[in-house]
Amino acid sequence: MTLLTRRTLVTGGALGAGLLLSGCDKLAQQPGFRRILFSGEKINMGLQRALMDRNALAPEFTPDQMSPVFRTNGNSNPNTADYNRHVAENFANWRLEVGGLVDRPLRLSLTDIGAFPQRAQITRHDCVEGWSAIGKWQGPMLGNVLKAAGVRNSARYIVFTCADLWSGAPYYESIDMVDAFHPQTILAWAMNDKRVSVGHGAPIRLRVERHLGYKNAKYVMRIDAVSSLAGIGLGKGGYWEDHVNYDWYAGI
Ligand SMILES: Nc1nc2c(c(=O)[nH]1)N[C@H]1C(S)=C(S)[C@@H](COP(=O)(O)O)O[C@H]1N2
Ligand SMILES: [Mo]
Repeated sequence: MTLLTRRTLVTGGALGAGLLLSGCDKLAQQPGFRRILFSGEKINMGLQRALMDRNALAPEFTPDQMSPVFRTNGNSNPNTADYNRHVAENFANWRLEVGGLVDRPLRLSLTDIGAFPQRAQITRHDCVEGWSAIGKWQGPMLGNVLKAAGVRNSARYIVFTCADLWSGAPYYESIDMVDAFHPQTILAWAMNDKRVSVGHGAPIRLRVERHLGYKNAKYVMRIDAVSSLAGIGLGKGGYWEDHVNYDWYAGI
């Protein structure tokens, strides 16, 4: 799409996503912002993506479209001593740690997580290996949890550290701030109206609906806001990115 077309869309109010339009339109009215946004060579692809594409919603489905079977993939049980203790205690003493570049580090119980405003969504999970399944997920928007923690402006990525180990190192994943604050990015504790099972990532798993399956980290134990992915794992932002050259950006 050319810049001119985008401009027409924004100023003409014809962009499909109402969510994006309202905020974007207001912003676009400000003279300084318009100068940056529409100044030809100064426009940057990242900014374009952030403003024009990245907040679009993934399709949502109706209950009758839910898959009768939703297979598991990757690890289906972390099976470490710590994790097994949490399972035995029904996760009563489990806490989600939220830290890194935040003003107020948090330790959230499942009750705390359930006390945030909840979002439920029926979406399609697409695995890079070629299978898909439609399921219902519920939990707080990650963005609201990050706001509660007072995430700092210096944060550029959110890193999820999981309970399961691959060759001795925890599975991990990361997303940028656009995806972190996307309305369908939730910390799901419920799947198909039940607590997320061990196979699907108990007690919570990330749902980042505009991305392929491997970005949807199961068994999330820690969330860190960081300014760089260097020094985390092998530095490419996720287990599969580090080890099998999967793309860090797995947008669909
Ligand atoms: N912690 C963790 N998260 C993970 C994986 C994993 O092995 N460990 N596998 C990923 C892959 S490749 C897919 S397709 C989905 C599978 O989710 P499911 O088991 O709920 O179907 O989880 C993703 N998240
Ligand atoms: Mo996958």
